[in-house]
Amino acid sequence: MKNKIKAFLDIVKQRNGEEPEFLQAVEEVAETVIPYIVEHDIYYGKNILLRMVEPERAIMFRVCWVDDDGEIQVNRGYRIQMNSAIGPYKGGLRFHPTVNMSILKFLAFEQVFKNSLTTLPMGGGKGGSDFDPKGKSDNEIMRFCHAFMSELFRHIGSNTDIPAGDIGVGSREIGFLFGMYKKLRNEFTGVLTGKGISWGGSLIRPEATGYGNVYFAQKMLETKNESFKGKTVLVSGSGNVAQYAAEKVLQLGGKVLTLSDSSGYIYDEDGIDAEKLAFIMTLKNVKRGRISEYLERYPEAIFEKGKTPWGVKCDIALPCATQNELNEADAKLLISNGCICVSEGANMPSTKEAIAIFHKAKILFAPGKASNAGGVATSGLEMTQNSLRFNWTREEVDNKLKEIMSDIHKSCLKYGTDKDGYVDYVRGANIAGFVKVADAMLAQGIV
Ligand code: NDP
Ligand code: 2IT
Repeated sequence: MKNKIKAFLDIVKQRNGEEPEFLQAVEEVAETVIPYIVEHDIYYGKNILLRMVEPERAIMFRVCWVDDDGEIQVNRGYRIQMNSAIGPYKGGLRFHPTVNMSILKFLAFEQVFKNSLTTLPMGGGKGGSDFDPKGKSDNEIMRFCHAFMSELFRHIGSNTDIPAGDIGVGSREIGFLFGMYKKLRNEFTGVLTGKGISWGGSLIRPEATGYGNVYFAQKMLETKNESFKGKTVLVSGSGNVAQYAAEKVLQLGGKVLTLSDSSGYIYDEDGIDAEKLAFIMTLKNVKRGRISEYLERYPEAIFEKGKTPWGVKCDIALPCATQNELNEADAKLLISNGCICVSEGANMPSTKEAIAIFHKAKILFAPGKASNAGGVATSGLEMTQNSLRFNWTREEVDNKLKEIMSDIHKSCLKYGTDKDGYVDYVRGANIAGFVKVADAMLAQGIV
């Protein structure tokens, strides 16, 4: 088996040698899915995984715009259309200076499996730009978004490819992107998700990724007769996913000790309660400030510059910032401090070595493609509402989200339960996600 996996990975490395994040994501899937393929004749010998690691299409384009000083700026735009076997391409847009082919291909590849797990008919894609939104005025953001969409519009559509938000792309950016798409196409369609409520958005979409992650962790905890009540929780990040993960933890009676951004983390021993979280939401979403400014209002808290929060003693950890933010040493610290559950809100926040530590310690560990799927699932619900030209209530969408997270949890149990009863959610999510897409690809022939 090891040789088969190595032979496959050698081909992928030869073709994508300069793409470490993409290789990392493929390796994790290959190690869990190839043994399953080998045991199942319908998939064996058909190069099905080799077909899945090759994007159906990868678009790269120039984005020129003028900043507030009148200088001409040049960025790169991308859209990776990874797999459309079970539905139109679907996945977010990331605006961050680290964006490149490797990052977007890893995210698009993960998205294929994640979208398959949601039970909804969505293929996988991802896009974005190396544009850095930090320090830009609203007008600069608008000009950039308009310039970006002036090329992207010809590659997307409500039945072809439906982008949404990700790091650096929130409701403000989706508004500007939608405005330009509508102008160029002269049509009002559900071509983007994460839209504002008055122009086609869905209730609960802003909350969905963070809430969904906590619903998934709740399902994992239930298997051990545990809950969030009275538990101490570390959250990293302080953006969309982190904020609503923290909000749901509080609603379920947990105590949130940390939040972070790329400059460091804050630790509030007394807990970040609802009032403090509201302060952070205004700080991050309206003032677009830094997490360290929390101390100006709550001086009893601690700010650890340049560090991640994983050394703080906790029961549960929710990494909600970015890829590879939790390494082997962090995982060891979490375990030695008594952590019982890690549920990923971000995409691939734990390194391969960190995951191995969690599995060895047999704690509850959920990979992002299962536990953060609530965001894209609710995007799927937004698409349904757009097609119906109808809006569901907050409660209706939240109930559907809960049901979807519970179904994803069941799929993980189905394919990930070991002989001793331990659940390997990584294997469970990868195989469950794979089966649906592979069956569709086989049915559609070699295309
Ligand atoms: P936001 O842009 O709203 O927030 C990102 C947060 O992560 C910020 O606090 C940011 O800090 C921090 N961050 C970004 N890059 C780094 C870095 N290199 N090191 C440390 N911190 C960093 O994005 P989201 O909350 O939407 O996304 C967070 C994660 O969740 C990403 O992995 C994303 O792919 C994933 N995700 C998002 C979904 C969604 O619906 N939005 C759905 C599923 C997954 P700073 O401000 O300093 O950059
Ligand atoms: O990583 C993700 O799942 C997202 N950024 C959300 C994608 C979406 O289409 O809602």
